[in-house]
Formats: sequence, C-alpha cells, structure tokens
Amino acid sequence: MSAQLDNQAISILKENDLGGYTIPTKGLYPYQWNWDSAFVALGFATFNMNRAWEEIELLFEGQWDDGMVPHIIFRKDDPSYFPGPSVWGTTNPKIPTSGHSQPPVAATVVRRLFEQDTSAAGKEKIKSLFPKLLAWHRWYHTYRDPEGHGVIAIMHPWESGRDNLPDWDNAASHVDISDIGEYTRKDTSHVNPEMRPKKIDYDRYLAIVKFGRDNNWDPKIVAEQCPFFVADPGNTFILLRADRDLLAMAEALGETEAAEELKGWIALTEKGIAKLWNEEKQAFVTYDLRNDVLGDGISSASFLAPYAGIREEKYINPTREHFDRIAAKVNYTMPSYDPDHPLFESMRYWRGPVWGIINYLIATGFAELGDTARAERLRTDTVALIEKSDFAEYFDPITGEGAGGNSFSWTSAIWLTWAT
Ligand code: 9YW
Repeated sequence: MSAQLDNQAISILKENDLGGYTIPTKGLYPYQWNWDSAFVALGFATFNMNRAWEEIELLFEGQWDDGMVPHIIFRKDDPSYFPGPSVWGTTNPKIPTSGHSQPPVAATVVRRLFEQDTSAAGKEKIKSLFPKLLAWHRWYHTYRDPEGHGVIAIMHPWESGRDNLPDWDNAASHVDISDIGEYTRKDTSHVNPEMRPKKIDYDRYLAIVKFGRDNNWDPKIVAEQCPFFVADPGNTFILLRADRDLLAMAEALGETEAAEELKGWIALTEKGIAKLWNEEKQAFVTYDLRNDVLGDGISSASFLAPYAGIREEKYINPTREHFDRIAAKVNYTMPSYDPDHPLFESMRYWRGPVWGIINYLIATGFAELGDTARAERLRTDTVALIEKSDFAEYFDPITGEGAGGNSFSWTSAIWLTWAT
C-alpha cells in the first residue's frame, strides 16, 4: 500500500509541475501558491533535491522590493481562477502577483533542505536565499505588527491560508461590501459549493482586495487603515518558528547582525503571544486589532504553540487537554475548527475539515516536545485519511471523506516527507 501511494504521490507532484513551480491542483488552483510551494519542496526533496530548491527559488522570484512574498504568483493568466491578476492590480513586482502574503513556512523548509543537502551547491542556495527570507520576515514584523505587540496580523483572511475560518467572521462583518460590483466565482464550478466559502465571505474578500488595490497595496496604509486587521495565532506561531530556523541558518552562515535582529523578533513574539491567550478558554485564539476583540474559537492553529518552540506549562498543558478532548470527539485529528463550537462544519473548507499540512505542523511541535503519542495520533490519522480517500485537498474529520480538489500537491508532499 505504502509503495503504491508513494508512487502516486510522486506522480501527482510531477503532473502538477509546470516547469520549476508546482500548482496545488489542476483546475481549481492553476497558479503558484506561497506556502503550498514550501510544502511541495519538502515532497520533492524526498526524490529530487534540485527540484526542491528550484520550487523555493521560483517562489522568491515573486518577492516584492519591500520584502513581501505574495500569496499567489501569476506566471500566466488562467481564466479558470478568480480573482486573477487584473483584479489584484498590483504594480510593484516583475511577475504579476497577488497583493498580500501567506503563512511564512519557507524558512523552516529551507533549513530542512539545507540540513539534507550537504553539497557545496546546497550551501550556495542557502546563501542566496537567506537575505530574501530575512527581508520577508522583516516585512512581516514591520507591517503586520506595526505597534510592536509581538503578534502578527493578517490583512485578509487569505493571508492566513485558512480562508473561511469562523474566527474571521466578526472582524470581516465590519468590512463595507457595498462597492464591490458584480463578479463571477470560478471555484464553485470546480468543486461542490457546500465545501467552499459562502457568497458573503467572497463579497468581503473582494472588498478587502479593492481596499488594497485602491491604496496600491502600500503596507503602511494597510497597517493603519485596512478594514480587516486581525492577529492570527497561525501566522504568529509559524513566523516565530521560522525566525528560530532562520536564526539557526544565520549562525551557520556567520551572519551576526542578522542573528541579533532575529533574536529581537523572537524575544518580542515570545512575550507577545500572551495577547492571543484566552484565559477563559485556556487556548490561543485570534485578536481583532481593529475592533479590539479577543476571539473565543479554538482552531487547528491553537495547537501550534509547541511547533513555535513555546514550552511554558501554563500554555502547553491546556493545549494538550484541548487536543485530547477534540481527539476523543472525532475519528480523524485535527479538525480545522473545534467540533464543540456551534460554527463547526465538518465539510466546509476551514470550518472543520482536516488538512494534512496542518497535521504535519502540529505533529512536528508535539514530537519536539517529546509527546510522541499525540504526534503519532496525528500521523496515523493522516495516513488513514489518505489511504481511505486519496490525496484530497482536505478531509471530513468524522467520516474521513475527501473534499475540495483532488490529486493535491501538498497532500502528496506531506505524505512523502512525513506520513508514509
Ligand atoms: C482560494 C492553494 C490555496 C491554499 C490556501 C487555501 C486555498 C485559495 O488554496 O486558498 O482561492 O481559496 O485556503 O491555504 O494555499 O492550495
């Protein structure tokens, strides 16, 4: 079974390879996505190290002058996806891109590639990628944490990579959607609309894109005025982890000045995460910085503290308890949203389904804590889901049914690098 799935996963990556970069899946997502490419690189690294580096290098071809690495790189216009490059209206980059970023997992991936590839070429790759990664992290700390709270905000639900998480609903309800005009979605013609965000979500997504476009995607204006600006435990923990990995690379390369800068960000974030702690829920939640509202939802990102290197028992013990409560309730961990919450929906995208890449991140954190049982539960559940429902985009945590796009690149990559 395993060898057969290994071959299938490799074939999917090869089929979705458009020449140095990989699309997430045919039809639904015809471009290069940021964090997808990072995970995909881990998959390629299991059988073709050069191709793994290339994936990351092509992602950074889309980097903006201010350091931002966009969430989509539009290498060629494809009418099967909406919103395409003309809707984003970005002007800065050499290649058309979207106007905001996505979870910064790349530095963590690059560190792993660097550890695996001990060749001279590997050293050259990391030398050229290091300043680009550092610039991106600096952009995140400057513009997505403008007041220096030590938590990272998103300006659009898409920037979190967890688009229709129920936690964005309230914050997004303040976004004025009266001026968005007519538009036609494409996603719902590729997959069942019941598994996708609703129309109201898309109205708000487009209103925020309009805000960005009207302000030339200036990150300073975004930080001051964007109608949606919410601190996200997902991006905060992922960046904290990535800062630590970049620090390890800075030390290996003798980049002392960069190392000091990174240590400053790490110390700030280690303190800042207290702002995302909901004492009543005993969990890390979102914080709507625009409207000063602490969330009450427990999502899969609430379990990323160990991954970020957080070790305080006051945080880790309740995190384990929530894990066990949810694990007892579902057949397959980790649902993207708390099944005890009234807004949980087992098949609707980021409101309940299980995502292989998130399982991998959470499990990495638990394994590093020495918590093998919980890490293994996540891994064996991921294996069971893929064996049952193939390399789907995401899965129902109760039935294990696959949902969204199929022959999905990051599910295949996660299989190769971790689950198998
Ligand atoms: C969209 C590609 C992307 C992921 C995101 C996921 C989804 C795209 O697909 O967003 O148009 O909704 O939410 O995390 O990177 O796989």
